Amino acid sequence: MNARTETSIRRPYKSWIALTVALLASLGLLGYAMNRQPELTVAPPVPQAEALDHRDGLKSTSLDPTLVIDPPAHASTPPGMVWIPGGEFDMGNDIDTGRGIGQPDEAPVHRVALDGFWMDETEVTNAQFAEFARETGYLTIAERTPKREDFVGLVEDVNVIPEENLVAGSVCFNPKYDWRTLRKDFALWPYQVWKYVPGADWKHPEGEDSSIDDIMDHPVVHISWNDAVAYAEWAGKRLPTEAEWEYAARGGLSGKMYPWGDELHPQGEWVNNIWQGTFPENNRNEDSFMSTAPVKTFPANGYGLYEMSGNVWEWCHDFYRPDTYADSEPRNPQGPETSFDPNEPTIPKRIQRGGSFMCSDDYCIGYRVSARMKGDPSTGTSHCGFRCVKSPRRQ
Ligand SMILES: [Ca+2]
Ligand SMILES: [Ca+2]
Repeated sequence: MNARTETSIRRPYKSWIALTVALLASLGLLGYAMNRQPELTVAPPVPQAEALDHRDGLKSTSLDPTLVIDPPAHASTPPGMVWIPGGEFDMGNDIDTGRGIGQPDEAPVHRVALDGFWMDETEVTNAQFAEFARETGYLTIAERTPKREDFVGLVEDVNVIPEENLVAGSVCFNPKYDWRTLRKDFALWPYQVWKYVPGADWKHPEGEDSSIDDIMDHPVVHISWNDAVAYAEWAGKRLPTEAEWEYAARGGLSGKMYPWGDELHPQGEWVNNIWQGTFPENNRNEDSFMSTAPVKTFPANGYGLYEMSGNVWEWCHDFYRPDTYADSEPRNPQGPETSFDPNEPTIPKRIQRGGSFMCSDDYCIGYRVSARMKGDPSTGTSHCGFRCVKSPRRQ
Protein backbone atom coordinates (compact mmCIF):
# COMPACT_ATOMS: atom_id res chain seq x y z
CA MET A 1 0.00 0.00 0.00
CA ASN A 2 1.56 3.29 -1.00
CA ALA A 3 1.70 6.53 0.96
CA ARG A 4 -1.13 8.12 -0.98
CA THR A 5 -3.40 5.19 -0.24
CA GLU A 6 -2.61 5.18 3.47
CA THR A 7 -3.25 8.89 3.74
CA SER A 8 -6.55 8.69 1.97
CA ILE A 9 -7.77 5.83 4.08
CA ARG A 10 -6.91 7.58 7.32
CA ARG A 11 -8.96 10.54 6.18
CA PRO A 12 -12.00 9.21 4.39
CA TYR A 13 -13.78 12.33 3.32
CA LYS A 14 -17.04 10.73 2.33
CA SER A 15 -17.72 13.58 0.03
CA TRP A 16 -21.14 12.16 -0.72
CA ILE A 17 -22.23 13.14 2.74
CA ALA A 18 -20.71 16.57 2.51
CA LEU A 19 -21.88 17.27 -0.99
CA THR A 20 -25.37 16.13 -0.33
CA VAL A 21 -25.47 18.70 2.44
CA ALA A 22 -24.33 21.40 0.06
CA LEU A 23 -26.68 20.32 -2.69
CA LEU A 24 -29.73 20.08 -0.50
CA ALA A 25 -28.88 23.42 1.03
CA SER A 26 -28.57 25.01 -2.39
CA LEU A 27 -31.93 23.60 -3.36
CA GLY A 28 -33.50 24.79 -0.17
CA LEU A 29 -34.23 21.19 0.64
CA LEU A 30 -31.94 20.64 3.58
CA GLY A 31 -34.64 21.13 6.13
CA TYR A 32 -36.95 18.93 4.13
CA ALA A 33 -34.41 16.16 3.98
CA MET A 34 -33.53 16.44 7.64
CA ASN A 35 -37.15 16.31 8.70
CA ARG A 36 -38.59 13.86 6.25
CA GLN A 37 -35.74 11.57 5.28
CA PRO A 38 -33.25 11.19 8.09
CA GLU A 39 -31.60 8.41 6.13
CA LEU A 40 -30.92 10.86 3.29
CA THR A 41 -27.84 11.80 5.17
CA VAL A 42 -26.69 15.12 4.61
CA ALA A 43 -26.28 14.63 3.02
CA PRO A 44 -6.74 -14.98 -26.12
CA PRO A 45 -7.34 -16.66 -28.31
CA VAL A 46 -5.76 -13.44 -29.44
CA PRO A 47 -7.22 -11.82 -32.55
CA GLN A 48 -4.60 -11.50 -35.26
CA ALA A 49 -3.78 -8.21 -36.88
CA GLU A 50 -5.67 -8.90 -40.08
CA ALA A 51 -8.79 -9.78 -38.08
CA LEU A 52 -8.63 -6.45 -36.30
CA ASP A 53 -9.18 -4.26 -39.33
CA HIS A 54 -12.84 -3.38 -38.99
CA ARG A 55 -13.35 -0.34 -41.18
CA ASP A 56 -16.93 -0.88 -42.19
CA GLY A 57 -18.53 0.71 -39.13
CA LEU A 58 -20.55 3.88 -38.85
CA LYS A 59 -17.60 6.06 -38.00
CA SER A 60 -14.75 4.10 -39.52
CA THR A 61 -13.96 6.54 -42.30
CA SER A 62 -12.32 8.87 -39.79
CA LEU A 63 -10.58 6.22 -37.75
CA ASP A 64 -7.51 4.12 -38.33
CA PRO A 65 -7.58 0.41 -37.57
CA THR A 66 -6.38 -1.12 -34.35
CA LEU A 67 -3.03 -2.81 -34.90
CA VAL A 68 -1.30 -5.56 -32.95
CA ILE A 69 2.33 -4.70 -32.34
CA ASP A 70 3.76 -7.27 -30.00
CA PRO A 71 3.29 -11.05 -29.87
CA PRO A 72 0.87 -12.73 -27.46
CA ALA A 73 2.10 -14.27 -24.23
CA HIS A 74 -0.05 -17.39 -24.02
CA ALA A 75 2.17 -19.53 -21.85
CA SER A 76 2.10 -17.66 -18.57
CA THR A 77 -1.40 -16.19 -18.46
CA PRO A 78 -2.50 -16.02 -14.80
CA PRO A 79 -5.77 -17.78 -13.88
CA GLY A 80 -8.86 -15.74 -14.61
CA MET A 81 -7.03 -13.30 -16.85
CA VAL A 82 -6.68 -12.94 -20.62
CA TRP A 83 -3.80 -11.53 -22.64
CA ILE A 84 -4.45 -8.20 -24.28
CA PRO A 85 -1.87 -7.91 -27.06
CA GLY A 86 0.02 -4.65 -27.25
CA GLY A 87 -0.87 -2.44 -30.13
CA GLU A 88 -2.14 0.95 -31.08
CA PHE A 89 -5.63 2.32 -31.48
CA ASP A 90 -7.72 5.43 -31.87
CA MET A 91 -8.83 6.39 -28.35
CA GLY A 92 -11.85 8.56 -27.70
CA ASN A 93 -14.85 9.67 -29.64
CA ASP A 94 -15.11 12.21 -32.45
CA ILE A 95 -17.97 14.00 -30.71
CA ASP A 96 -16.06 17.21 -31.54
CA THR A 97 -16.71 16.68 -35.26
CA GLY A 98 -20.43 16.31 -34.74
CA ARG A 99 -20.30 12.65 -35.76
CA GLY A 100 -20.36 10.89 -32.41
CA ILE A 101 -22.75 10.53 -29.50
CA GLY A 102 -21.27 11.35 -26.15
CA GLN A 103 -19.66 14.03 -24.04
CA PRO A 104 -17.04 16.66 -24.92
CA ASP A 105 -14.48 15.06 -22.60
CA GLU A 106 -14.33 12.02 -24.95
CA ALA A 107 -12.66 14.16 -27.65
CA PRO A 108 -10.43 14.51 -29.52
CA VAL A 109 -9.80 11.06 -30.95
CA HIS A 110 -6.07 10.45 -30.62
CA ARG A 111 -3.70 7.62 -31.44
CA VAL A 112 -2.38 5.64 -28.43
CA ALA A 113 0.17 2.80 -28.38
CA LEU A 114 0.19 0.31 -25.52
CA ASP A 115 2.39 -2.54 -24.38
CA GLY A 116 0.62 -5.86 -23.92
CA PHE A 117 -0.92 -6.78 -20.55
CA TRP A 118 -3.16 -9.31 -18.89
CA MET A 119 -6.63 -8.27 -17.74
CA ASP A 120 -9.13 -9.95 -15.43
CA GLU A 121 -11.74 -11.53 -17.68
CA THR A 122 -14.49 -10.39 -15.31
CA GLU A 123 -15.18 -7.73 -12.75
CA VAL A 124 -13.76 -8.73 -9.34
CA THR A 125 -16.46 -10.79 -7.64
CA ASN A 126 -17.73 -10.89 -4.07
CA ALA A 127 -16.05 -14.31 -3.70
CA GLN A 128 -12.70 -12.94 -4.82
CA PHE A 129 -12.91 -9.89 -2.57
CA ALA A 130 -13.96 -12.09 0.35
CA GLU A 131 -10.77 -14.11 -0.05
CA PHE A 132 -8.73 -10.90 0.11
CA ALA A 133 -10.60 -9.65 3.19
CA ARG A 134 -10.28 -13.02 4.92
CA GLU A 135 -6.54 -13.28 4.32
CA THR A 136 -5.64 -9.70 5.18
CA GLY A 137 -8.35 -8.49 7.57
CA TYR A 138 -8.71 -5.44 5.35
CA LEU A 139 -11.63 -3.13 6.11
CA THR A 140 -13.01 -1.05 3.27
CA ILE A 141 -13.68 2.63 3.77
CA ALA A 142 -17.42 1.92 3.92
CA GLU A 143 -16.78 -0.33 6.93
CA ARG A 144 -14.99 2.41 8.89
CA THR A 145 -16.77 5.02 11.02
CA PRO A 146 -16.25 8.55 9.64
CA LYS A 147 -15.28 11.38 11.99
CA ARG A 148 -16.59 14.95 11.96
CA GLU A 149 -13.09 16.31 11.33
CA ASP A 150 -12.92 14.27 8.11
CA PHE A 151 -15.26 16.84 6.57
CA VAL A 152 -13.29 19.98 7.35
CA GLY A 153 -12.93 21.88 4.10
CA LEU A 154 -15.73 19.95 2.44
CA VAL A 155 -18.65 21.62 4.17
CA GLU A 156 -18.73 25.18 5.43
CA ASP A 157 -19.69 24.09 8.91
CA VAL A 158 -19.03 20.50 9.89
CA ASN A 159 -21.47 20.94 12.75
CA VAL A 160 -24.41 20.79 10.33
CA ILE A 161 -23.71 17.10 9.81
CA PRO A 162 -26.13 15.27 12.11
CA GLU A 163 -24.47 12.99 14.62
CA GLU A 164 -26.59 10.08 13.45
CA ASN A 165 -25.00 10.36 10.03
CA LEU A 166 -21.47 9.88 11.31
CA VAL A 167 -21.77 6.15 10.94
CA ALA A 168 -20.11 3.66 8.63
CA GLY A 169 -22.02 3.22 5.41
CA SER A 170 -22.06 3.77 1.71
CA VAL A 171 -24.02 5.29 -1.14
CA CYS A 172 -27.02 3.48 -2.64
CA PHE A 173 -29.67 4.35 -5.19
CA ASN A 174 -32.81 5.56 -3.46
CA PRO A 175 -35.82 4.21 -5.35
CA LYS A 176 -37.99 6.19 -2.93
CA TYR A 177 -36.54 9.54 -4.01
CA ASP A 178 -39.05 12.36 -3.86
CA TRP A 179 -40.33 12.76 -7.42
CA ARG A 180 -42.21 15.90 -6.34
CA THR A 181 -38.95 17.79 -5.84
CA LEU A 182 -36.82 16.05 -8.49
CA ARG A 183 -35.10 18.52 -10.82
CA LYS A 184 -32.86 17.60 -13.76
CA ASP A 185 -31.74 21.06 -14.84
CA PHE A 186 -28.29 21.08 -13.26
CA ALA A 187 -25.17 18.93 -13.56
CA LEU A 188 -25.28 17.29 -10.14
CA TRP A 189 -28.98 16.39 -10.22
CA PRO A 190 -28.38 12.64 -9.74
CA TYR A 191 -27.40 13.36 -6.14
CA GLN A 192 -31.12 13.68 -5.49
CA VAL A 193 -31.77 10.01 -6.22
CA TRP A 194 -28.94 8.57 -4.15
CA LYS A 195 -28.72 8.22 -0.42
CA TYR A 196 -26.09 7.42 2.15
CA VAL A 197 -27.14 4.16 3.79
CA PRO A 198 -25.73 3.38 7.23
CA GLY A 199 -24.43 -0.18 7.32
CA ALA A 200 -24.12 -0.51 3.56
CA ASP A 201 -20.80 -1.99 2.46
CA TRP A 202 -19.54 -4.73 0.15
CA LYS A 203 -20.94 -7.47 2.40
CA HIS A 204 -24.26 -5.63 2.78
CA PRO A 205 -24.86 -4.01 -0.60
CA GLU A 206 -28.36 -2.67 0.19
CA GLY A 207 -27.75 -1.93 3.88
CA GLU A 208 -27.22 -3.85 7.10
CA ASP A 209 -30.15 -6.21 6.53
CA SER A 210 -28.84 -7.34 3.13
CA SER A 211 -26.16 -9.92 2.39
CA ILE A 212 -24.04 -11.35 -0.42
CA ASP A 213 -24.60 -14.99 0.52
CA ASP A 214 -26.52 -15.70 -2.68
CA ILE A 215 -24.56 -13.39 -4.97
CA MET A 216 -20.96 -14.44 -4.49
CA ASP A 217 -20.50 -14.56 -8.27
CA HIS A 218 -21.68 -10.96 -8.69
CA PRO A 219 -19.23 -8.06 -8.92
CA VAL A 220 -18.18 -6.61 -5.58
CA VAL A 221 -19.54 -3.08 -5.03
CA HIS A 222 -19.18 -0.29 -2.44
CA ILE A 223 -15.46 -0.40 -3.17
CA SER A 224 -13.59 2.90 -3.17
CA TRP A 225 -10.62 3.48 -5.48
CA ASN A 226 -8.35 3.11 -2.46
CA ASP A 227 -9.93 -0.23 -1.58
CA ALA A 228 -9.52 -1.43 -5.18
CA VAL A 229 -5.83 -0.47 -5.15
CA ALA A 230 -5.34 -2.37 -1.89
CA TYR A 231 -6.94 -5.49 -3.41
CA ALA A 232 -4.86 -5.18 -6.59
CA GLU A 233 -1.63 -4.91 -4.64
CA TRP A 234 -2.55 -7.99 -2.61
CA ALA A 235 -3.29 -9.89 -5.84
CA GLY A 236 0.01 -8.84 -7.43
CA LYS A 237 -1.89 -6.79 -9.99
CA ARG A 238 -2.82 -3.14 -10.56
CA LEU A 239 -5.72 -1.06 -11.81
CA PRO A 240 -5.79 -0.54 -15.59
CA THR A 241 -4.94 2.84 -17.01
CA GLU A 242 -7.85 4.52 -18.74
CA ALA A 243 -6.16 3.85 -22.11
CA GLU A 244 -5.66 0.18 -21.30
CA TRP A 245 -9.29 -0.11 -20.24
CA GLU A 246 -10.67 1.44 -23.43
CA TYR A 247 -8.28 -0.49 -25.69
CA ALA A 248 -9.30 -3.75 -24.00
CA ALA A 249 -13.00 -2.86 -24.06
CA ARG A 250 -12.90 -2.34 -27.82
CA GLY A 251 -11.87 -5.99 -28.13
CA GLY A 252 -9.85 -5.43 -31.29
CA LEU A 253 -12.59 -3.49 -33.11
CA SER A 254 -12.00 0.04 -34.38
CA GLY A 255 -14.23 3.04 -33.86
CA LYS A 256 -17.25 1.12 -32.61
CA MET A 257 -19.72 2.34 -30.03
CA TYR A 258 -19.83 -0.83 -27.93
CA PRO A 259 -17.47 -3.77 -27.30
CA TRP A 260 -19.41 -5.80 -29.87
CA GLY A 261 -20.21 -3.18 -32.53
CA ASP A 262 -22.54 -0.25 -33.08
CA GLU A 263 -25.99 -1.68 -32.22
CA LEU A 264 -27.11 -1.38 -28.60
CA HIS A 265 -29.22 -4.53 -28.70
CA PRO A 266 -28.25 -6.55 -31.76
CA GLN A 267 -31.00 -8.81 -33.14
CA GLY A 268 -33.23 -7.49 -30.38
CA GLU A 269 -31.10 -9.09 -27.67
CA TRP A 270 -29.75 -7.24 -24.66
CA VAL A 271 -26.06 -8.08 -24.39
CA ASN A 272 -25.24 -5.93 -21.36
CA ASN A 273 -26.84 -5.10 -18.02
CA ILE A 274 -28.02 -1.48 -18.13
CA TRP A 275 -31.23 0.48 -17.41
CA GLN A 276 -33.99 0.28 -20.02
CA GLY A 277 -36.26 3.27 -19.81
CA THR A 278 -36.22 6.77 -18.39
CA PHE A 279 -33.85 7.29 -15.48
CA PRO A 280 -34.75 7.34 -12.65
CA GLU A 281 -38.50 7.10 -13.20
CA ASN A 282 -38.88 3.79 -15.02
CA ASN A 283 -36.72 0.70 -15.55
CA ARG A 284 -38.43 -1.74 -17.92
CA ASN A 285 -35.91 -4.39 -16.83
CA GLU A 286 -35.74 -5.96 -20.28
CA ASP A 287 -32.33 -7.49 -19.50
CA SER A 288 -33.76 -9.17 -16.36
CA PHE A 289 -31.38 -7.47 -13.92
CA MET A 290 -32.53 -4.53 -11.80
CA SER A 291 -29.19 -4.57 -9.97
CA THR A 292 -25.94 -6.45 -10.51
CA ALA A 293 -25.81 -9.59 -12.65
CA PRO A 294 -23.47 -12.55 -12.13
CA VAL A 295 -20.23 -12.10 -14.05
CA LYS A 296 -20.13 -13.92 -17.40
CA THR A 297 -23.90 -13.47 -17.83
CA PHE A 298 -23.44 -11.70 -21.16
CA PRO A 299 -21.17 -12.55 -24.13
CA ALA A 300 -17.46 -11.75 -23.99
CA ASN A 301 -15.85 -9.29 -26.37
CA GLY A 302 -13.14 -10.10 -28.93
CA TYR A 303 -10.49 -10.39 -26.23
CA GLY A 304 -12.57 -12.68 -24.00
CA LEU A 305 -13.53 -9.93 -21.53
CA TYR A 306 -16.98 -9.99 -19.93
CA GLU A 307 -19.24 -7.08 -18.93
CA MET A 308 -16.87 -4.37 -20.18
CA SER A 309 -20.15 -2.62 -20.93
CA GLY A 310 -22.64 -2.30 -18.09
CA ASN A 311 -23.19 -4.28 -14.89
CA VAL A 312 -20.90 -2.12 -12.69
CA TRP A 313 -18.60 0.80 -13.35
CA GLU A 314 -14.93 -0.09 -13.08
CA TRP A 315 -12.25 2.02 -11.41
CA CYS A 316 -9.17 2.89 -13.45
CA HIS A 317 -5.80 4.18 -12.32
CA ASP A 318 -5.95 7.66 -13.84
CA PHE A 319 -6.96 11.01 -12.43
CA TYR A 320 -9.84 12.63 -14.31
CA ARG A 321 -9.66 15.83 -16.29
CA PRO A 322 -12.10 16.84 -19.04
CA ASP A 323 -9.17 17.93 -21.23
CA THR A 324 -7.01 14.82 -20.82
CA TYR A 325 -7.10 13.92 -24.50
CA ALA A 326 -5.90 17.34 -25.68
CA ASP A 327 -2.37 16.54 -24.53
CA SER A 328 -2.06 12.81 -23.91
CA GLU A 329 1.14 10.80 -23.98
CA PRO A 330 1.17 8.75 -27.20
CA ARG A 331 2.59 5.59 -25.59
CA ASN A 332 1.37 3.95 -22.38
CA PRO A 333 -0.32 7.10 -21.04
CA GLN A 334 -0.84 7.13 -17.27
CA GLY A 335 -3.32 10.02 -17.23
CA PRO A 336 -2.86 13.59 -15.99
CA GLU A 337 -0.80 14.36 -12.90
CA THR A 338 -3.66 16.19 -11.26
CA SER A 339 -7.42 15.93 -11.26
CA PHE A 340 -10.02 18.51 -12.19
CA ASP A 341 -13.77 18.05 -12.38
CA PRO A 342 -15.44 21.37 -13.27
CA ASN A 343 -18.64 20.25 -11.57
CA GLU A 344 -16.89 19.50 -8.26
CA PRO A 345 -13.54 21.30 -8.46
CA THR A 346 -12.56 20.74 -4.82
CA ILE A 347 -12.75 16.97 -5.04
CA PRO A 348 -9.99 14.95 -6.75
CA LYS A 349 -11.50 12.35 -9.03
CA ARG A 350 -10.33 9.03 -10.47
CA ILE A 351 -11.62 7.51 -13.67
CA GLN A 352 -14.48 5.01 -13.82
CA ARG A 353 -15.37 3.21 -17.06
CA GLY A 354 -18.00 0.99 -18.66
CA GLY A 355 -21.31 2.14 -17.23
CA SER A 356 -23.58 0.17 -14.92
CA PHE A 357 -27.04 -1.25 -14.38
CA MET A 358 -28.00 2.35 -13.59
CA CYS A 359 -27.14 3.76 -17.05
CA SER A 360 -29.93 4.47 -19.51
CA ASP A 361 -29.84 5.85 -23.01
CA ASP A 362 -31.56 9.06 -21.86
CA TYR A 363 -29.15 9.69 -19.02
CA CYS A 364 -25.42 8.83 -18.93
CA ILE A 365 -25.04 6.32 -21.81
CA GLY A 366 -21.89 5.36 -19.94
CA TYR A 367 -21.87 1.85 -21.36
CA ARG A 368 -20.18 3.03 -24.58
CA VAL A 369 -16.48 2.12 -24.88
CA SER A 370 -15.40 5.78 -25.04
CA ALA A 371 -17.61 7.10 -22.22
CA ARG A 372 -15.73 8.60 -19.27
CA MET A 373 -16.91 8.84 -15.65
CA LYS A 374 -15.17 9.96 -12.49
CA GLY A 375 -15.50 9.42 -8.80
CA ASP A 376 -14.14 10.50 -5.45
CA PRO A 377 -11.44 7.88 -4.75
CA SER A 378 -12.51 7.51 -1.11
CA THR A 379 -16.17 6.78 -1.85
CA GLY A 380 -17.76 3.53 -2.96
CA THR A 381 -21.24 3.17 -4.42
CA SER A 382 -23.68 0.36 -5.11
CA HIS A 383 -22.95 0.41 -8.85
CA CYS A 384 -19.15 0.65 -9.01
CA GLY A 385 -16.58 -2.14 -8.80
CA PHE A 386 -13.34 -2.84 -10.62
CA ARG A 387 -11.13 -5.35 -12.41
CA CYS A 388 -7.35 -5.60 -12.45
CA VAL A 389 -4.53 -5.88 -14.97
CA LYS A 390 -0.99 -7.20 -14.79
CA SER A 391 2.07 -6.47 -16.91
CA PRO A 392 4.61 -9.14 -17.89
CA ARG A 393 7.82 -8.92 -15.93
CA ARG A 394 10.46 -7.10 -17.91
CA GLN A 395 13.33 -9.36 -18.99
CA1 LIG B 1 -30.59 -4.09 -16.07
CA1 LIG C 1 -18.52 -3.47 -16.14
